[in-house]
Amino acid sequence: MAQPILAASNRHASRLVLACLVTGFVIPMPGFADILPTVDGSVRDGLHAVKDGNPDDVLDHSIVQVLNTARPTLPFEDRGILEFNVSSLSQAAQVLLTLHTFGTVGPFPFSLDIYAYAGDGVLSLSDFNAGSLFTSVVYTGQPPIAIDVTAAISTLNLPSSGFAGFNIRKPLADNIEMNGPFAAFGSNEYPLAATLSEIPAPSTVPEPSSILLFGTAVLALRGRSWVLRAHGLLSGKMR
Ligand SMILES: [Ca+2]
Ligand SMILES: [Ca+2]
Repeated sequence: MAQPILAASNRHASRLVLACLVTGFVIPMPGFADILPTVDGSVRDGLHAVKDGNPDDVLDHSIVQVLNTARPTLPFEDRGILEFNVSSLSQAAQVLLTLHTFGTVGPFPFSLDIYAYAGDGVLSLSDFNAGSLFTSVVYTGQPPIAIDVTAAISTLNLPSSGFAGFNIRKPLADNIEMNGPFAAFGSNEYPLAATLSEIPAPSTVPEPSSILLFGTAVLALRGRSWVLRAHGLLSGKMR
């Protein structure tokens, strides 16, 4: 079960820290590009229709809301939907999905299930029941949540121009007596939107500081040879 990760104030810095924590890798350099959702929002079952597992409304141009109420009157469930075009991802990429909390009400914690599916770049009713469960998150209200989705995307076996879809569900229904619990994540229209981030593998190319140290050592060695030769203590071809 994946664990939510605490936020940091700077977005890029926090992503680097989160990536390190989630993957265990040391990130060699910043600057990798984020992928924003092609579509994001929620799909709803119930409220002013029958809550029966069959979706009734698409909530586009909105937040990515996740809740599930079984209250006696007007019960409903919202599932958060995100679809990303993965054409810019490299094949061997390790990929992080980051969700930024827009608003939430407890009581905390509660569990969120994350489903993955091959999307179509359109937010539609069919996204409500799309996907296979690949992880669950113990949500405690902190922004952001960072989830390693490398295996989930790989399993989808998407075409190069395909869409990775994520369907976020609250599996347990509540009465929502005090307007909670629910989680609402940011979107393109209500930032911060979720992102997919490609995590570069640690580089094997020596860093400039290492090259400088190596060059300094060579110069020092050559300088030492000149001194020894000047004192008649060294023979050979080293110059
Ligand atoms: Ca329905
Ligand atoms: Ca879709």
